[in-house]
Amino acid sequence: MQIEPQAFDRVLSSMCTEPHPAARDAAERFLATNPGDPGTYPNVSALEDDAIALLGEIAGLDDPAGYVTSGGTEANIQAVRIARERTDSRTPNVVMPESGHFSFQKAADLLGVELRIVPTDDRHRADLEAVRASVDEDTALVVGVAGTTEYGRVDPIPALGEIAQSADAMLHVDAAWGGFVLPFTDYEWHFGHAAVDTMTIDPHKMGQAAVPSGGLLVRSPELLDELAVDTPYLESTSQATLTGTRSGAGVASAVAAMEALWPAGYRSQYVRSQNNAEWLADALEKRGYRVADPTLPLVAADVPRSTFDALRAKGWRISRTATGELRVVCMPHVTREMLASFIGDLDRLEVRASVPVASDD
Ligand code: 0PR
Repeated sequence: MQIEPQAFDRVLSSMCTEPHPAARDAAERFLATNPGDPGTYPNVSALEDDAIALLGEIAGLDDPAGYVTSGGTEANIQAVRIARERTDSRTPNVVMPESGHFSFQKAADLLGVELRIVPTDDRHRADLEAVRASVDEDTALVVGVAGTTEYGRVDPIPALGEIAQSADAMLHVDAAWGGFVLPFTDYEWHFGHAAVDTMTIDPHKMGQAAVPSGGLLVRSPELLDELAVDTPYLESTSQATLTGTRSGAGVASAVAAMEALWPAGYRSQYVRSQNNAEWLADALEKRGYRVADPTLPLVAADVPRSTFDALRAKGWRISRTATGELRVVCMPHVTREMLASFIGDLDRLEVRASVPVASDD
């Protein structure tokens, strides 16, 4: 029996989405290419330069360098690796708010650096005092998140940059999810706003490219050299990526999506998604749930566990934050109709929950 991929019509938990039609088409055309071997596959390699130029434009980077990764995890690991290579410390540490993605834990494990996780403030943003108190002469990297996985919050990136500089450390911004919506907000998050050294920005999330398509950007090409190893039997002489063979589909798809959507398409998508998030937040608040303000198109609300489980049983793909709140990511495939149907199901469950149980006597 042939198994089909599931439809997106009940998917509210994903940070990936249906690729733009041009991105889907490009992925298919470049499926058999490998940008990991540019001497053999020069066309997709040239496309990767276009991808980095476009990502740089989005992220305020004048002379962009970087590469298309397998996702945010690889980009974050490589950013930690660059910082570890740059520091003189023999016992380097990375300071990150608790809102940081678990990929940094993987990076710390692999690279043998200490991960110092500091608390967030009452708005789920990096607590600057806590960051300041945690950095020391062994700090190689300070991490800020621009669009957190759980609450969609944006850390105060310029202030984190100042702290990093005062400790002679690098600054990494994880905009894996937020990078394609933040250009249309007033937040300060990118290379043009602060002393950012490295950034994660993933086309396969809000960028509407096919998986796998992540992005690592670096302030200057020398930073990529920290990752380079010699490649004796390839026509190219060195390789900075973590993976060897890579998907040309991801690279081509990223370029196709960005060419089709940057900036007007992404802007209208952001407006639509943000309006949807605000509509959902409002609907949940009206029903008495405590809701974390959707500063970006992501809503978290303290829906009880039993209700959450009943919604999942109805087929809704929803997830929870570490503290148990319902989390809905308003990705491009999430329509107002889907959200209205979700709220309809929630109302039916709540009505049932409030009907008194018949007693025998
Ligand atoms: N940085 C941030 C801020 C992220 O949110 C994520 C993934 C990553 C890095 C890692 O990116 P990759 O998964 O591309 O390596 N955040 C989601 C998560 O782990 C990813 C996700 C995607 C979850 C699709 C569910 C899903 O259906 O929760």
